[in-house]
Amino acid sequence: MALQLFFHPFSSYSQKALIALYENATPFAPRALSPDDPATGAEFAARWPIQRFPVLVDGERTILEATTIIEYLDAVHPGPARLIPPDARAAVDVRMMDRVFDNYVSTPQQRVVYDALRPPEVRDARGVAEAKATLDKAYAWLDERMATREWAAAGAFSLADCAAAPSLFYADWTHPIDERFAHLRAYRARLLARPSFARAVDEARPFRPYFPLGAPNRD
Ligand SMILES: N[C@@H](CCC(=O)N[C@@H](CS)C(=O)NCC(=O)O)C(=O)O
Repeated sequence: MALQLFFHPFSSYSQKALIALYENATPFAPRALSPDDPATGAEFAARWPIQRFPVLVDGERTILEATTIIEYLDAVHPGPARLIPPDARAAVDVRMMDRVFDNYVSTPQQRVVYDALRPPEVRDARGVAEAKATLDKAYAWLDERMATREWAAAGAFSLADCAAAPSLFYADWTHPIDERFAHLRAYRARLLARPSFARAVDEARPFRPYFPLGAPNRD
């Protein structure tokens, strides 16, 4: 039975999983979530009541969380591009950077966007300021790290770059990466040029008008 991915093309964590699938040309049935398809939405909600996407289904198994999906694909449906390095020490570096991008880039970025979706009277200005401060600290740290690297960890494209690509893409839209962080900006550009991510970005273009902060006219 084919792999199925419940996802939305404009969602950063969905794109993270899509990059892994596209890197290895892994066949899967796309189960795109849309208000026009309540049946798919109901099946998704039954599989994962928290209703955060992406979710991968492989026969009887339901795999939650983008990182775990990529771990699963690498272990059970591997292709030529190994996204978790076989060397255990290198794999720790990759997993560490995956956590950095999720926790200190994606999480504060989402906080700012979700705040913008709230009615004005219940917005959390302090939470938004804290999220932007976290992004600034993450940008500075990542800029220094990327000064000597092409990819985030282990000397090759990996799970960490699958996490980095959409998180930096949307973070820069949300709280622009300052020009003084040239290494980080160059890394973001390398990620955008990677065919697997470029494809995910292209597939999401029709949804740009829905970006709550207003999508910039670039990328
Ligand atoms: N920890 C989850 C995060 C997934 C997540 O936040 N997905 C967002 C889209 S990028 C979502 O489902 N948003 C819908 C909602 O919050 O209702 C993962 O790594 O997969």
